[in-house]
Amino acid sequence: MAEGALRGPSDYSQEPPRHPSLRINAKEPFNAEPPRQDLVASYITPVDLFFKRNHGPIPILDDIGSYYVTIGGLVGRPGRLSLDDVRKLPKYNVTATLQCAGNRRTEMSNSRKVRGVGWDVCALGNATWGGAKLSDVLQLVGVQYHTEITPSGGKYVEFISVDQCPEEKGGPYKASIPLAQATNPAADVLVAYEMNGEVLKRDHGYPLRAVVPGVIGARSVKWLDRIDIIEEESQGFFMQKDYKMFPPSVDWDNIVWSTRKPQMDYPIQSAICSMEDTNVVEPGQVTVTGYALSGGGRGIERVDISMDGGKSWFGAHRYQKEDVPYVAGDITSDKWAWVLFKAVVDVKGYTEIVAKAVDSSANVQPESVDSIWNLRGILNTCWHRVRLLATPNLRSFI
Ligand SMILES: Nc1nc2c(c(=O)[nH]1)N[C@H]1C(S)=C(S)[C@@H](COP(=O)(O)O)O[C@H]1N2
Ligand SMILES: [Mo]
Repeated sequence: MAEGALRGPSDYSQEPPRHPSLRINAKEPFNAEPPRQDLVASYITPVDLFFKRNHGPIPILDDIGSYYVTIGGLVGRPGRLSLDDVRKLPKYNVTATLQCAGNRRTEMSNSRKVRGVGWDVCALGNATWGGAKLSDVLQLVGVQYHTEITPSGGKYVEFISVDQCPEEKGGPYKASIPLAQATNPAADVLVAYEMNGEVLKRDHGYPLRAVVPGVIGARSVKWLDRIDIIEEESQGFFMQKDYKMFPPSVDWDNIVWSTRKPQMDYPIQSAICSMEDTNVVEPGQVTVTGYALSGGGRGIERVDISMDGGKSWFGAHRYQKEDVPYVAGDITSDKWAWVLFKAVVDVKGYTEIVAKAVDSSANVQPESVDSIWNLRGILNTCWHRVRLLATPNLRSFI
């Protein structure tokens, strides 16, 4: 497919300013996550603390008068849309959690080395995305709702960006999703121009990005240049040579990328964020807070907490909005968003606190990281453990 005229910078001399409390995992390209406690301080993640995951320098598309998204490929009426054209379509606000498939990679790497940027447990964030539905955008080029295949054989929608990624030999980031998902209004796939009620920031895809709820962050392409209807899944590096889940037996000397499909939905996940992995505290009450989420719009049925390393369990309080009880599948809940959890526990001596979540299809996080180890270190969703040493008279101890 032809690529558009727009190009992002080829070096890192024009990066946007960033919040000083972000934990930087890689500088160039910029990859950073917020501190654990900040992440769960609010249901909606503030934009400046939202994790940033990039594969190249951040594009500058300030000249909005010359910015268009070209829509083409296997459609009857290809066209191009300005930001204003997209804004004229009905606007939707969808609260959805974006999670990088590499979230919790560092922990997986500690078990057995993996390749990729190290992430703690905060490579995700929950935002209210404002924009047009992709299903409405595609209607403008003659593709109706609930289309699985176009008359000319189109089955996927490819998003193409303007950034220059080394993995693409300086070409742009690309990813695709099935046409059936793109044309299903209920899948809430957005061509977004707002994040938490503000114009999208450069770091997050200004002026337009895709937001694909319930799916690994890698498919929510930022800085859109083209949207193409294509026959097969995108042949881009990040669809074919990355973001695939291999079994623990596959290593760099025996990997055959084509044997696995690109990862789409993310699995059930949770992590404790009120503490680091090891903590020294005063004996007494400790509040355990964290997040739980599942892909594909599945709700969170339970979050189980253990105080004895996983032998016995009790349920944590779950919530999205403070005053609305959270019930998975309830119309008042945000189906694409995480659920925060809270439990107040008593600690003395040495305690290992464990969290595991269960989604509305009864999928449960796996116990061990070794059972899901994979060479790229994606989708680490094992039970999250934190250790506490509760020591009296901490002040004199230190
Ligand atoms: N154009 C472009 N889109 C992209 C990426 C990228 O590097 N370039 N990274 C992807 C990945 S892997 C993730 S996890 C999310 C991160 O979105 P954020 O930086 O807004 O948090 O964007 C996705 N979209
Ligand atoms: Mo990602």
